Amino acid sequence: MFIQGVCKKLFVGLFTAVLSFTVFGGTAAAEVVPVNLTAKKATVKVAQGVKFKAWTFNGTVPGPVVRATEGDTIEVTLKNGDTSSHKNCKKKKKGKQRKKCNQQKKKHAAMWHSIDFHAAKVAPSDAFRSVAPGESFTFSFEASTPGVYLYHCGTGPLLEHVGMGMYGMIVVDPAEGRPPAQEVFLVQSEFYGKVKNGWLKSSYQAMKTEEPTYVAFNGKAARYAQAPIKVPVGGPVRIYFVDAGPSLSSSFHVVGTIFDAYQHDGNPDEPMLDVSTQLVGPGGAGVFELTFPEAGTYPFVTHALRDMDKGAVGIFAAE
Ligand SMILES: [Cu+2]
Repeated sequence: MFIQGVCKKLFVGLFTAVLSFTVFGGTAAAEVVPVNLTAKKATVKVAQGVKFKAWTFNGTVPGPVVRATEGDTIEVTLKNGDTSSHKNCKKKKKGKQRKKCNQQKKKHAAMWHSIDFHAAKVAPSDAFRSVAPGESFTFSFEASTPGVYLYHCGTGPLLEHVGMGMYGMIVVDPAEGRPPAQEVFLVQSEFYGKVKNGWLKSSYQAMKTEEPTYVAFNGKAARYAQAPIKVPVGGPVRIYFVDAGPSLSSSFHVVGTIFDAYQHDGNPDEPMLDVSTQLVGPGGAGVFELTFPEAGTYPFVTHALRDMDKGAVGIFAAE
């Protein structure tokens, strides 16, 4: 995963596996931020030893973090790189063979995709239009409102396109910048289906229930329980958080501390102070600012404990 649209001004952010790095504050004149996203199928890991054939933006789940500054024009080019991976069924095939071939063909057929940015104020019927396989479409919007937002595929069935992995985060920094802090980017989401032979077989029917197989931060169950995120003792840490769903809320909490501030939708103007546990609904987002009082390990979870047990748990290692 990597960041789009940021290298031009504040810093060059190497987007590591832990999605965590330091910002050096600063401001710059508004400019055009090109964002290139390609919708395509890709194999990802959703849990230790479990692979998943996902529908993605740029080959990862979640897609890349897009970053811009208030007042920038975001120029999005969505390329639909989805192509059919199944050859035409030969006319010679008869009966069961032909039926099976047609089922496979349907399963592997290329499909239309689109992109819906929650940071945008535009007519979705135009900007968020579906793009045919092999085609590209470019649209622009002004990053008018600082915050952190979801982006996702908006093509129906929406539940399936989001459930298959088509989502990511956009951060719009206020024109005056944010105070320096170590930054962490977390997208919570669910995966549905049965696990067989090390593969998660996705199920649209299961997506219609509230029974996911995995709930994950940044696309892999317990990713940061296995590889904790290092944070400084006493130093400010800022978590940009999105709940991509598709359907479950997060009750976000860090064990052993209290958030100094929570900004709903990442709006820096009206923070809630001293928050212990915060509800973020599907499609919603927020910014958490916190400090770690002493060295040690601090789990971060959704306090919806059933979902925590399904993988929505990680660890901050304060040192
Ligand atoms: Cu899609």
